[in-house]
Amino acid sequence: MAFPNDFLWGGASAANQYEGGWNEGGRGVAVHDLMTDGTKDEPRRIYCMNNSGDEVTIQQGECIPFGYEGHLKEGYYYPSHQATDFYHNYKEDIALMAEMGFKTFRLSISWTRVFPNGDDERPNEAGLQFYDSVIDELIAHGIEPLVTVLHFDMPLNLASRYGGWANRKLIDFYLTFATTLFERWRDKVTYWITVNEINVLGGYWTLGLASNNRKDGSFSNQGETPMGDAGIKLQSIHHLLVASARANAIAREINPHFKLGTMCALSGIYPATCHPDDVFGAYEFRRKALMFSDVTMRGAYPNYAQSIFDAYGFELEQEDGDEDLLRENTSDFLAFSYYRTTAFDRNSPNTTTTGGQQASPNPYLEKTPWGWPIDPKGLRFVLNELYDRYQKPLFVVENGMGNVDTLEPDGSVHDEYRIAYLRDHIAEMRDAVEIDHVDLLGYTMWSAVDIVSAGTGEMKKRYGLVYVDLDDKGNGSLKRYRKDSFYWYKRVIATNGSCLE
Ligand code: BGP
Repeated sequence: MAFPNDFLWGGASAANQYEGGWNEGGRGVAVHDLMTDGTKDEPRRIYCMNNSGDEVTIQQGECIPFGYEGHLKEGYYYPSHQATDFYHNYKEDIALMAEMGFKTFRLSISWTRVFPNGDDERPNEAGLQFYDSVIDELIAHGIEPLVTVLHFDMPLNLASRYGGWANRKLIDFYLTFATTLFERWRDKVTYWITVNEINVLGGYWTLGLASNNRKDGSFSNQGETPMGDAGIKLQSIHHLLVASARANAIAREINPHFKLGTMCALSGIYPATCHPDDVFGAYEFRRKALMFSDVTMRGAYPNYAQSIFDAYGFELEQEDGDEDLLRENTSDFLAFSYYRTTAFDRNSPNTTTTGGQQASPNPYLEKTPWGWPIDPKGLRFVLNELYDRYQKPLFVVENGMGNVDTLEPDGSVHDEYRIAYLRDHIAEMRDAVEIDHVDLLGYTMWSAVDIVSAGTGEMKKRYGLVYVDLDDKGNGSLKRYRKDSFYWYKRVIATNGSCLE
């Protein structure tokens, strides 16, 4: 049998896309609550205003201008407010997961539900109680909770008052948050992920950054030279890496049996041709992403990090003790998301700072309606690449297909394209385990139940095995329907991955 008997089959989600209940139970406002919906071609936006009432908009991933603050604007739709309402439907949703035989469910904790302002002295008890109920419900159904502490979540107050993750103070606020969770669910949660997709975070949305932040988180005045967006981002991610390492140390004190992971976006990169500049270019580009898992899995910035920093004219600022912390508190497993592969073409170099994806054509691959190349073999490649490099257990915590689904009059949804996508990826994953002997802890496909797309804010870019009746503007009954993929995945889990038909 290919998959071990304790293989963790399940599904994944993120609070900002799934939970809703944005102003209930004492929850505070997060930056993502200010992000409008968008489409494949129209980016999501945040409206921001300065003290004099001047308004600008920024797009996802961009930094906010100095002195501005994001705000809600009438007449716009904000998908995170209701999302697909896990907040009020968690019992039904967990029952559906149990019906599919889920061994695990990956959820993230909304920072502002637990610490409404991010810098509060005490947590919001109502927020913690909500998650108590969710975790107890999972356990009652024999489902192991897999908890992401931070998934694209930035308390608005921490962005406005402190300048977001450019400011080292955020490390302490994060640790207060993480410690509260570790202590609260010390005996209930074993698997933790400290930060989601640490390598692709950036801008105001996920890091709370202004374009002229100084490294200490204060803002530079006009005339001074700011660090530049790439520099602020790299320095902020350094703070997150230190926060994650310190969280590992604290967690191990609280319960030495915890299994601690960090999570990176590691969809694969190929050279577009065998031209040596494409091959080396792809290799260098891949390192922009692997640099971060090198830190969390090996405990230090790799030698080549300096050349990445040099390319941006960036000088990393470390405090005494940072290097020791990173070295002594590496993660137990590497969790990663895998959706597609990208081809690196020397003639149109991919310029993202930290190895994130940009669509480049690959003539050998079909694409999803959102233009994401479908590459199951790439998953086997990446599993091997990562296991060769780190020799520590891996966990595929996101993999799935965003597609338009049709709800039939009889309540069925025939999503054979999703079944094909998942089946082909699981088959390659099985080969990686069975033939290549990669140590893989589990697979949480994206997503158990339909949720809002992070990238476009659309509802119609659906990933779930369970359909939620909701449209792009938030109209619908929120009623849940089992898709054909629901019954298919149930069989996959029941046979521990040996039957994929
Ligand atoms: C990952 C994120 C998820 C998720 C997924 C799919 O990067 O961790 O939160 O949303 O991508 O992306 P999208 O929702 O943009 O289709």
